Amino acid sequence: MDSLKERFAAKAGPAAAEVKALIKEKGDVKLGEYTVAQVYQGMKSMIGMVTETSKLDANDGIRFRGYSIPELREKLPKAAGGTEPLPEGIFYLMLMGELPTEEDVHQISNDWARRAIVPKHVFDVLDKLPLSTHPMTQFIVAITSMQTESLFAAAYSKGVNKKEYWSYAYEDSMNLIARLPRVAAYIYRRKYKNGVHIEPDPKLDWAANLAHMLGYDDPNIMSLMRLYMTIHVDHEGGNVSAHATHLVGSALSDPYLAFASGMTGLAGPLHGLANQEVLSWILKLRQELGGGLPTEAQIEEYIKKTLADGKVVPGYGHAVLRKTDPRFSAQQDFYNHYIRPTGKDDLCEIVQMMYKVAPPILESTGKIKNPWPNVDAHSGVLLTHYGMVEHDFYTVLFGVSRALGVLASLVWDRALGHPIERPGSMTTEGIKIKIAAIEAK
Ligand code: CMX
Repeated sequence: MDSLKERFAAKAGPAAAEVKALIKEKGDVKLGEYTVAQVYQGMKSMIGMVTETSKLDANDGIRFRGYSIPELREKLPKAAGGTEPLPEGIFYLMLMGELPTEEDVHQISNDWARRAIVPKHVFDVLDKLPLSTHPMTQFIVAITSMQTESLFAAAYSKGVNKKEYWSYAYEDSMNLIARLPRVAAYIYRRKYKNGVHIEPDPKLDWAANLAHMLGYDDPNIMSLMRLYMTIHVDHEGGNVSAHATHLVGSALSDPYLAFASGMTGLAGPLHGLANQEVLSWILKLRQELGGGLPTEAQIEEYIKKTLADGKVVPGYGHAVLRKTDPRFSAQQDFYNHYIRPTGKDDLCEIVQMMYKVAPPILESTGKIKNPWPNVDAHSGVLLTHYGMVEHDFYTVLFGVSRALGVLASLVWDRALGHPIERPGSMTTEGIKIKIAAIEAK
């Protein structure tokens, strides 16, 4: 066993015993009552699962094991000469519940580089898909085809003791995370760069190596990739990609299958695909105006038209957040620190103008609960700035990062022995009868 795995085992055993005792002793304690609206409208703010890796606050934003994004940008170990955190560090934090040392992060980088060999048949499967296939579909196909490698599935079919599930989930998760950058880069280079692929550089950290294999070796885009891979990792358990991974994993589908289902959810335009939608939406605005920087009045008119056409303004709103997403602010800070001093970028400037113009318009509809930008409002324009203009690829990058959070959670799910997830449902007739009974009292 490697040392991270041994240290995880030493933590997970007592934690599982504690949870078991909690359920036994306090299992009947009521945590809340839920409304008809919550039952019909996506179970918003119902507490219905346990996620150890991160917690989202409507006003404060995301905290990973208690640490905010600004705190982590300061506290997590960085690459030599780099200013942004290494995603290996946030993975360690989510899995172990404590900040990593430089040595911990270095060890994970080496471990992932060692595990990063993608089986050839995965590339063969990708090569059979039409080039026009959306990158997210290719990503999901690749992950599913890699399921042949699942140690969890192999161990289960041999009849492993349930106490050992976490150990195989850990191995699959580490292998999957290690291999995803290669898979993502293969999809990118095949689709947009005539299939000219770039070998990994095992000396680079995980995120920098991803940038390198995609074809971007500028130190600033490597910094952006480290930041991007850090801020997209996790958003507590109820978002579609995390919840789908957790749900499917609860049937003891192995980590490859569980993560693939999470990615099918991330591919939805109300979730991760919003990053590509934002860029398409901004480019369309520019095209309609014949290029250049729009005025605030023109942006206002464009937003109002989007709403009047019955469409969403991508990159704005959130199911939980009620303030500007700190992940948006981190990217805005990156723009101000790395790009703006050397010259304004038109698309990034439009995002800043949108931030001023959009919230009052969205608020004035009276129905949009959060008029503030989310993570997807900013990410695409930064990538475009560095030359990655293929916006239908952006959600794949989100997915590579999201693997770190949802797979760390999946290892904990198996370590804590969470059972199959099976919430109850009601019919509308049943709800009407219940309401009538309550009102008759
Ligand atoms: N533009 C237009 N209308 C919006 C809106 C937006 N940005 N955000 C919410 N609304 C609308 C909803 O569609 C809903 O309309 P109806 O009552 O007509 O159905 C109404 O406002 C109330 O919605 P809400 O309670 O404020 O928001 P939800 O929790 O239902 O949805 C979200 C949250 C993110 C799906 C929604 O804000 C949205 O569609 N935003 C645009 C897409 C986007 O940026 N998604 C990325 C989210 C972050 C991520 O997961 O990556």
